[in-house]
Parts: sequence; structure tokens; C-alpha cells
Amino acid sequence: MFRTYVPAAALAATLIAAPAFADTPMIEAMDQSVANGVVSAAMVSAPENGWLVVHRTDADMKPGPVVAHAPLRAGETADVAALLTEPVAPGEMLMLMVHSEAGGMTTGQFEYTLGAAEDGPIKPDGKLVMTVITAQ
Ligand SMILES: [Cu+2]
Repeated sequence: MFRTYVPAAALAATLIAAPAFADTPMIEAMDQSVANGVVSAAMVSAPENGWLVVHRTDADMKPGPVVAHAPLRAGETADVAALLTEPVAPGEMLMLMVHSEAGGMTTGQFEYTLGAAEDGPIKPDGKLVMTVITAQ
């Protein structure tokens, strides 16, 4: 019964002001050397099984060709490693992005090509889940 004493608007404001929910889709990654052929993310939180995808990008912050990907489980995963399929030089910018496993012909195989719907990026609230780093 005491719940009725909390106005719904006040409750909603509290929820919005609270720290990010544990299950908010996100990527944490730092600038790093990729000389070992690996792009690492310290933590990835995904709402469903899918992929951590690494695009080339630049100062325009638009996702370019894919140079690495790694499978993701739903929920939080620490220390995700994506193997580069081509060299990335120090100073080049990379965009790490959470992609879905939905829409393709097979499960467990990465089927995305730039701009395709298969295994495409997730967009909670209409926004890509991504972060940009610079190779060192
Ligand atoms: Cu992407």
C-alpha cells in the first residue's frame, strides 16, 4: 500500500537519474596497440547474443569497412578480443560496435557486410551502440 504514496512522476525521475543500468548496452574500450592483431574491449554489454564489430572510421565518425569481429553473449562480457582480418596502423581510428545476430541465414556465422541488414547493428533508442578508439 505504501507504494501509492510515491507519485509515478517522481519514481520515473528517480529511475532516469539513477546510474546506468547494468544491462544498458555499451562498450568500454581504450586506445590501444593492435600490433598483436587483436582489438580488445574491456567490457561489452549486449541485450542479446550477437557480435562485437570493429569498423574503420575517421574524424567524420562514420562506420567504414569491417576489419574485425568477435562473438558476444547476451549480458556483460569482460575482455572481448576481436581478431583483425587486415592490418591497422598506429594512428588509425576504429569504431567498435554491437551488432545483432538477427536477420541472417545462419546462426553463429557473421554475415554482415557494410550497410546490410544481416547481423546489422543494434539501435536501442535509435542510436548505435559504439565507441571510437585510436590504434597506438
Ligand atoms: Cu557496425
